[in-house]
Amino acid sequence: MINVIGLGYIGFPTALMLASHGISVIGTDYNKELVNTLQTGHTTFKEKGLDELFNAALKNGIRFSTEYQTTDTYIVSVPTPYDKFSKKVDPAYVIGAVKDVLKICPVGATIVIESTISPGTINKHIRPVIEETGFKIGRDIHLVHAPERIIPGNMVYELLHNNRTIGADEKEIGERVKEIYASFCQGEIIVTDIFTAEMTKVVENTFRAVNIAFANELAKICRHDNIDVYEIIRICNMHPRVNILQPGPGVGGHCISVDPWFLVGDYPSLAKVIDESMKTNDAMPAFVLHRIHDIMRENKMRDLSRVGLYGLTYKENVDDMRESPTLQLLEDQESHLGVPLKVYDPLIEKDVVANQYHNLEKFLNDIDFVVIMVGHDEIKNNNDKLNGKIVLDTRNIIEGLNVYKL
Ligand code: SAJ
Repeated sequence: MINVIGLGYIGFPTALMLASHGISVIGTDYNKELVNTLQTGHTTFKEKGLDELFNAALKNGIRFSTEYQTTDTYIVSVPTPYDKFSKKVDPAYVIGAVKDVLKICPVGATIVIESTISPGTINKHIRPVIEETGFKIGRDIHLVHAPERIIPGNMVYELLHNNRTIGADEKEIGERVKEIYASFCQGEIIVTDIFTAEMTKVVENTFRAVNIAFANELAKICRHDNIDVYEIIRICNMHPRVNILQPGPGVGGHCISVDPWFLVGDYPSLAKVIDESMKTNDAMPAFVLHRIHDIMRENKMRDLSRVGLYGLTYKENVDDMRESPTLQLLEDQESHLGVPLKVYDPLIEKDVVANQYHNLEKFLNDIDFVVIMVGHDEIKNNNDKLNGKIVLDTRNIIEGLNVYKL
């Protein structure tokens, strides 16, 4: 039996995947409300294919509890926030989960850490915790790091198809854990050491952050001379060895906007390109705010209350707002001007900010200038509703008269 600890964006779908492929699973989370919701057969976030997967896992007997279970294998997928000042990972939840596992696990148990951690976290923070309890690593407790790679919006497909990395101290343990993941994962599974596995995870997200920063910088350069960045990127990408990403209003989510900072925090005198890239991405919401003011001036528009932001989530077609560029923009805007802009997102049902709308028509009725911050399908499929409005399309999804770009 596998005890999956932490039933959030990663732990929950992973637990379901294992259970639906015939492995006995109990999911544990200290959040009672969350566990109650799952016990009544409801999910806590939306994802393509998640409900079907949940049903398959329930049929196979998956259970949920607030209690840690006594078993031979644990998968820890608790959050790893980062400290905004030191830029370092905050491993407190992982340490807490490992300590709790150690209280009840039998000798010989394997602890797999799935949470994203900065390179060296297991050496620095996890090994000492295990050794303090008198357990010997490699004899009494086996340690593994199996970082995930799934993308919000396509989690179920990617869990099944992505290649994976397993880092272990001992080859046989690595191979045993590989077998567990191979129960559902059709991709290639590489077994390596723990430090390498930690590093690969952070490097993958850093690669993407740096490349998005490059696209964002190009957008600023092209704006300076009023040339079309998207046309430049399209033409450059016809070169066989060039593949430039898309500029946008900023980088959100809990991965690409966070993980690269771990490298900056841990290697401050070495991670220079990464540091500048992260600053470039973080400055994009402020750049959008400047664009809003320039466009207002150009259109002789003065009333900020007639400006609305479309989209609150960090990217299209997900209901996740973590580190969202819209929230960052609102924060910048309110601290300078005090007038909150109007906001609407079809995927956010709760009221999370001031002046939030829950109906596209009403939202559009109350504004003259729409800033598209997120390219949800809803607006792609209804772009005729924007006729007559001034539009700033930061995602390059809409063509037409009066449509401004980044
Ligand atoms: N973005 C751009 N321009 C682009 C691509 C993305 O501005 O060309 C923005 C998005 O709008 C979003 C942010 O970047 O705000 C990040 O979105 P994303 O879709 O690129 O990635 P995430 O954060 O949803 O998921 C990433 C993935 N990592 C990589 O692609 C290397 C995923 O595979 C990881 O599992 C996930 O991080 C994670 O958990 O680490």
